Amino acid sequence: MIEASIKLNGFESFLKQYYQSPEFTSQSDDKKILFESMNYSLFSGGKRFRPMLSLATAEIFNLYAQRVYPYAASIESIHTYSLIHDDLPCMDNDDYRRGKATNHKVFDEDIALLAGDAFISEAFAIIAKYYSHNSHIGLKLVKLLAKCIGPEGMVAGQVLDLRSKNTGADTMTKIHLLKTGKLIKASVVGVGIIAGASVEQIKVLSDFSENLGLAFQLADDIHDSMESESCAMNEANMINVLGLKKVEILLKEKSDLCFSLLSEFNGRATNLKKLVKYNLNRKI
Ligand code: GRG
Repeated sequence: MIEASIKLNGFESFLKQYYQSPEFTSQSDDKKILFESMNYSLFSGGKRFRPMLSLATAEIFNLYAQRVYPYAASIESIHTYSLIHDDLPCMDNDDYRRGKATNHKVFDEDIALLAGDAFISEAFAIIAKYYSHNSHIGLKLVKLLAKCIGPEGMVAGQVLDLRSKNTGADTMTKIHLLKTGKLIKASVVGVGIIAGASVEQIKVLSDFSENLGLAFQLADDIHDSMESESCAMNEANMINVLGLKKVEILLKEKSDLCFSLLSEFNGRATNLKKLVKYNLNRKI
């Protein structure tokens, strides 16, 4: 559990109500396996870090959590797709995720690929369904999310990761910013859009989330290097390039930058600060 003060129960209920509702799951028997595959990965013990970020950002603007649940569900749908596809034989070819068999090991490659695809379209369907009362907001969210996950965002990061082996710190930072950072940015900035934040506030959220995205991946790299003791030399892991000590210093610097950016919100970003702290010390 990350932080007891960021309650996820309401979000989890929303996610279940959406993805396990009879309306969604019982359209026809032949689609049953697709829904099983989607639900298998969506409810397999993820930390829900991005939904927590969205909920913590809502606190800054006094937004009801309920207004953010659909957007957070959309983000978690994209996150789940990215992990399913990242594990595929043509990508990382992983057998396990979160201590369980990967999606394609259980449902085969074809269904896993399609489950990932289905999550992308559902992510945008959720935004259209829940934010179309104000088309201005809905369209802005669609634009933000598409930019963050597409060929200028997460997918670009994945391409760079696949094609650049034994790279230096600059390229690796770029990979992290795109592959991990952009979805984290969407989790935070999107809530600013829902709240009607000012241009200046959106800029602070954007700078904050980019730094947090890097900090998140640095913490991940530290965690991976501890787990596997020797990270594969061709892996996009900053430890291989800078060494553990420097990466720990960098993580602290990025986290401090996050704290100082959040001070712009005059004490209204308590939960975001907790998430920065959690990331700084996390063991998972
Ligand atoms: C089009 C094939 C294709 C791929 C899409 C796969 C992909 C693009 C991008 C990869 C995105 C990716 C796997 C980024 C790594 C980010 C990261 C650190 C993921 C782990 O996040 P956590 O720790 O996971 O939040 P949990 O398990 O807690 O949900």
